[in-house]
Amino acid sequence: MTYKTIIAENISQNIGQDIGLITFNRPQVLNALSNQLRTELTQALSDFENNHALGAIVITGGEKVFAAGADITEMKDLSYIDAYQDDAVGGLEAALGQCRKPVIAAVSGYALGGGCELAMMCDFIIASETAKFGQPEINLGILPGWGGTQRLTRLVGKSKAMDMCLTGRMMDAVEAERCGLVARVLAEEKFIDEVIGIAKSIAAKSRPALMMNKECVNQAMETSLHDGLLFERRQFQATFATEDQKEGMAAFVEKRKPRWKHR
Ligand code: CO8
Repeated sequence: MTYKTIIAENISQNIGQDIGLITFNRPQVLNALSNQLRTELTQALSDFENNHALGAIVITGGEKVFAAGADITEMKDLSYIDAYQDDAVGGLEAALGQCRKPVIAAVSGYALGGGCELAMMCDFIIASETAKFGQPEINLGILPGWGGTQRLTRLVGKSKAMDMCLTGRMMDAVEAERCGLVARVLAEEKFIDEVIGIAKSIAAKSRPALMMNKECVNQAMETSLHDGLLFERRQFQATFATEDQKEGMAAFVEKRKPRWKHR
């Protein structure tokens, strides 16, 4: 499908599993997340999720900027009742939440406000050395209303989340990695190619095992340790009902690469 505010493409990797690459395409406004962009992103994610040829998804803003937040021009005259009735930001958050394929946010340049929040909705963030993260909503007289106060606090702890939300300052990639907001920092050169390489290495694994791993890690964000451990144990036991567990362990013992059936 052709979109106006994003570019969505399948990157064939000859591994039996393609990579879905979504690039924001509003460079003139630093990829501000307009209503249209969010709608198109939701659609692209849903298409990728339903495409069995795809093993992983990468979301990026390109080389210069990830996204400088919600589109302030569009948002400035929003009334409370419209915001409430449209529940404007719910659709994309639900699409990402329901996505069972691994989703990586590849962040170069600014990831601010809704941009930072969107990155945090992905499974993990890989940052280029140029990345800058922030929740500057305080400077607009609002708050991070797309999960920023909640996900940032879970990822980096109360003290730093308060610092970020109350001062509106930015943190660079080094600080973001140090405090657990991002998984890795990569050099600027060939950044997106390297992230696609990581997505490729993920997509080459057993799909049900990936799904179960993702569900288990996500449980850790949602439940008590007791319930999370129980969930994990049951999922672990369930892996022994898959053909891929038999194949993965047989391949190890026979000193060869596994041939996943994704079953
Ligand atoms: N919305 C709309 N336009 C923007 C945005 C934005 N968020 N950010 C930048 N632009 C536009 C600028 O207006 C400018 O347009 P023009 O050339 O027509 O003047 C163009 O992009 C380039 O921007 P700058 O000239 O400002 O570039 P600088 O390099 O000088 O500064 C900054 C870069 C520091 C990133 C600066 O642009 C900035 O501060 N942007 C706003 C950041 C911000 O406050 N983000 C939070 C927005 S609110 C939010 O995200 C709420 C989230 C919760 C709801 C989520 C719903 C999606």
